[in-house]
Amino acid sequence: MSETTAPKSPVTAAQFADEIREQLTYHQGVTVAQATPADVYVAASLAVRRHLMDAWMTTQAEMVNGHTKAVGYLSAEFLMGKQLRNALLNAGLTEQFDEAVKELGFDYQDVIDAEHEPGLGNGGLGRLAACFIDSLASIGVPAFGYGIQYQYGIFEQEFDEQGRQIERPDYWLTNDEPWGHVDYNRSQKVSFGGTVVENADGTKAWKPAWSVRAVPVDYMVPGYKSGRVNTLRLWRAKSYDEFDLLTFNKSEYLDAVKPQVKAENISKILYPEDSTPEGKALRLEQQYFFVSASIHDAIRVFYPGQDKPDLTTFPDKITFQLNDTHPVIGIPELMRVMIDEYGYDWDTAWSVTTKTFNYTCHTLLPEALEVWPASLIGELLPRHLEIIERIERQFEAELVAKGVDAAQIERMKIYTGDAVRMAYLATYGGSHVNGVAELHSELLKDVTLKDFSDTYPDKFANVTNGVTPRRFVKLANPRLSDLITEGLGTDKWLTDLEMLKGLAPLANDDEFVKKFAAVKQANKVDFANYAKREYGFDLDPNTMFNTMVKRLHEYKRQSLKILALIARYADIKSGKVSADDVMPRTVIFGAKAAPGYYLAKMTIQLINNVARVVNNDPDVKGKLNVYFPWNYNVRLAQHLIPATDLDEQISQAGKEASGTGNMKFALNGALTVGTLDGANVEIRERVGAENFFLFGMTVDEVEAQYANGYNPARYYESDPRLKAAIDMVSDGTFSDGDRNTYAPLVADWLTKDWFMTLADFTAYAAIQGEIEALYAQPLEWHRKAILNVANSGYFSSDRSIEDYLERIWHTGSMA
Ligand code: 4GP
Repeated sequence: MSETTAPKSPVTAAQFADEIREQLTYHQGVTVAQATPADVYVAASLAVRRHLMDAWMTTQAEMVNGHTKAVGYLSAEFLMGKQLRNALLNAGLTEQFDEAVKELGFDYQDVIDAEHEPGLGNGGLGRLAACFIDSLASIGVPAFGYGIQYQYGIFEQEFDEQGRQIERPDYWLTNDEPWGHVDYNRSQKVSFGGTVVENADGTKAWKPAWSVRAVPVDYMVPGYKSGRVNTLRLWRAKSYDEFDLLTFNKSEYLDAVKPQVKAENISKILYPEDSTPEGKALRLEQQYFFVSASIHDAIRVFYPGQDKPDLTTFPDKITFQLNDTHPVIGIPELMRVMIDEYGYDWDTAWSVTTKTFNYTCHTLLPEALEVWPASLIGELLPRHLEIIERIERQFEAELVAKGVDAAQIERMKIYTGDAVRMAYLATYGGSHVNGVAELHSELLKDVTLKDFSDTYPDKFANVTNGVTPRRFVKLANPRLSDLITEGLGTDKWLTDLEMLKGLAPLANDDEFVKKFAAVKQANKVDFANYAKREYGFDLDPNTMFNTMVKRLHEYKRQSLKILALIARYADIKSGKVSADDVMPRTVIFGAKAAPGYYLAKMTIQLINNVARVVNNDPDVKGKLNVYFPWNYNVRLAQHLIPATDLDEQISQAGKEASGTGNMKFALNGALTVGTLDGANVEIRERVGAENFFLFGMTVDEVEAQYANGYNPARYYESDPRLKAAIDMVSDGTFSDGDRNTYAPLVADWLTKDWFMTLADFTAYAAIQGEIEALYAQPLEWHRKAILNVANSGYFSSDRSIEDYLERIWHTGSMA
């Protein structure tokens, strides 16, 4: 979108201050003197929304009336991060806000801090969805994000005295929330349970047992300088029967509100524990709830006021991207809507459905590809199960006609009789399937969905992930942004990130390199202050900041990092390495573990206790420090990433689908130590092998190890440093002498170690020498860091969206 359509600088700071005053008075009813920073936050947010309102309405009108197909991004997660600063940036109001708030007598940081971050996602795919809707709006593609407005997002993490993770509910909606507009007049009815009956004419009718009301809560998604504002529509579940008056009047108060509780539970919490049948049912209810509401909503939006819309044109109006398997129940739902609600025949409905949906897979772990028990679908969605059965029959007939052999047909079953494989349903029921990095897409084709790619090769595509440079460079790292703009002589790189290439020659300009180093140093000082304020930590910004932030999972191998760190600690303690020769390092972890994931939680406990021991040991003082700020979230990421010197991307090769943290770090001038996994492969290719610390086994080597019967104990016996580190974990060094605390973790390492931490330990430990040698030459280090920034422009989510437009969605920006 050209700059001509960007909103002109809409107001002066003084005018914006007046607008904030007006909101304080007429919305909140408080004077400036009475107002708290939280009041000012709400008032400023409402003022920004007003600025975006005209563009929002125009975008919606042009989406419906124009000829550009829209994108419906269906996602159970949108991990948005804080809204205010991003909205100000995209509305072109940042400076006015800063001044206005000062004029009103407030500190802008206090106002920003008053916003509670909505944690409506777990991590990777949820944050990706948030980057994608930012890019769609910035490029000017008409789009809806569709998801759930969970009342409780991902848990708030705390650590107890023993360093164990404690999960607390995230009360993100307890304060005034100025961004979401609750639109009761556009709610949808979503039904569950009951039976399917046959009508006299042979058609089927679903007689559901109960229904809930899906109420849309609309969030603006402003594009950066595009003049476009898309919509993120998150559904909230409400009951049609607030309570049962008869029961209430019998004084059975709890029983009286049961229907309300049952309905509202659907949007109560992100990812309810699903180890019980009730938990599984709730997950499926959530999925169907938001997908059904969204499909009906899209029909309402694109065929306004029409009782008999021509749904054969539906795929020309909108394309639905299924973000992982969570929304895949949308495929049988669109079939049902077309056949049962609008009277289309099967073949027409199938043709529309397959043209409407596409599926993105975000994993290679087989356990992460959802499989639903058929009995559960039958109970909650009996008509959908029938449709899935018929899809299966059609699919098998098609495979037979294609000459696929019986064994393969058996392997490819969508509906096994007992279960429904959602990834298979998505692959057959949509036009395209994509992985999220080149290596991942190859492995999807060659391993995970091989039978499907052999049979339907044209369905498969790759779109490498990306991140929005607006939030993760401009907002997170204003100093670097200014330096980039100075170096390039323009700020156009924010919408054309490949322009960063223009920085490459500056890596040879010592003056520029020094400025770049000064930016990093200032960011480190900032982070040290932040960590002191928020966590009480004392970080020394004159040490290397070495960061590992991501979900805690065995395949991501936080264990490898902590074992190498323990080995280093042991070397210094034993005098094998003189403390004077140690390059001072501050290691920073950030990670949440799934509440039911025992070994991951034990790893968190170990890291915290290693931190406690190491940070209190005078022998390593000033040389090695470990910090684990709790409750890693987007806000912490925005502070920490710009301050990082060395980033860890050390998953077992073949397990990380892509990673997006790796891209954020490279764009912010960190060097990466990593394996040949996910998007690391492409990052390394672009930034240059000499500017990336590569170590570890390749996918083929990993496979060979599995094939030969991997034996971790062999590595323990053969590398004395590894042995010393593991022995320290067992001998009570990090558990006040108790030898049992980490016994299950140690036993797993020595006997199973499914993700081969031990096999990669020696290589990982060895590359630390190379890292430290380079870090000892600051100019050389920063030259390489600049080359990382310069060559990471490809990893903009704008580029990812362009790839989706071209390879999958076949649409573009609004004229
Ligand atoms: C994540 C993948 O683990 C990560 O590699 C990828 O970058 C991200 O999706 C976005 O594509 N997967 C998930 C998940 O978040 O829940 O499977």
